Amino acid sequence: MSNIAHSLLAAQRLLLITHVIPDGDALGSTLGLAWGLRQLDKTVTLVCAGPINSGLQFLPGVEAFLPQAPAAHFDRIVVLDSGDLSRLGDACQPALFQSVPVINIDHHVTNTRFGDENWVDDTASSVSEMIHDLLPALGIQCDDRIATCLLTGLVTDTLGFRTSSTTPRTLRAAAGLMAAGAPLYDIVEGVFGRKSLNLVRLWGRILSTFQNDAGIVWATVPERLLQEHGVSEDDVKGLASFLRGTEGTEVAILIMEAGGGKVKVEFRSAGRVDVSAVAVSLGGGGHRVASGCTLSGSLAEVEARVVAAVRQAMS
Ligand SMILES: [Mn+2]
Repeated sequence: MSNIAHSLLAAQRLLLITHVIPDGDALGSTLGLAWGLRQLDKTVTLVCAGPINSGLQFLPGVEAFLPQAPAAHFDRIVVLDSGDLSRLGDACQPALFQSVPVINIDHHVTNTRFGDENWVDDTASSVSEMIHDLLPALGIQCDDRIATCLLTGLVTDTLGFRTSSTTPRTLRAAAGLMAAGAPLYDIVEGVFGRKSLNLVRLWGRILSTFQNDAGIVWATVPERLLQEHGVSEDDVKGLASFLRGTEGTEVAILIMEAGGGKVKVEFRSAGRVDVSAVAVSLGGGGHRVASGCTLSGSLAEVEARVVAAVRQAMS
């Protein structure tokens, strides 16, 4: 961590990049670090190639994200919350990444150590928790903007402090962030309290057809169903965690048809089964208890393949 702090302090112009379809931790950790670095009078450019979920537009400074890095000089690239460079989508410009040293800050157990400097802590609940712990080494005062961004990351990646990755360190960080001015209640409401009517109706349709066998619960979502309800596969992902809560479930799988012959798959584990390993074996990645991958094929083919992969992991 001290090497990373040293490297950040030595740089003046920094390019911060996070993954496509960014979640609360991706945006929160990136924005939290950005506000901190600005406090040190550094020039910070923020990039995220994917669309930003409307539920996270409340984050202070979120409008600064660019879809691609501008043609400018950077001393360092900082990649946050991304297990590998493919997660950056179009923001991973080869010429740029070859010419500027990359700092990789992440908590995914599947991280490929793609950076010139790597700070990967898979015991951290979130990258936001890591950034919180880094602030003192950078001499940054945690103000209410930084605190709001980082607490949003903590809350979203721990599903409201409910995941097995939540530790005393997580809760101490959260308490510190609240004390620094982060509105926990507003964040929780903003992040979890906004299911559209259409999304709830879609959940109803999916929940009426889910399957269950030997500790595995799974559901498939045809693209047509998403279109009918005007909901993206990203919006419906939360259902995977809900299914995991079904009594007797070791692993929940949500299998969503994404168009173009692609099928997105989300895995959630109750703890015993390592679903990051399952996702990696299928070309994806993630955490021990929450992971995902994207496969080619029909919905039925992918369903058969991923259920078999989870069965094998459980045996
Ligand atoms: Mn994260």
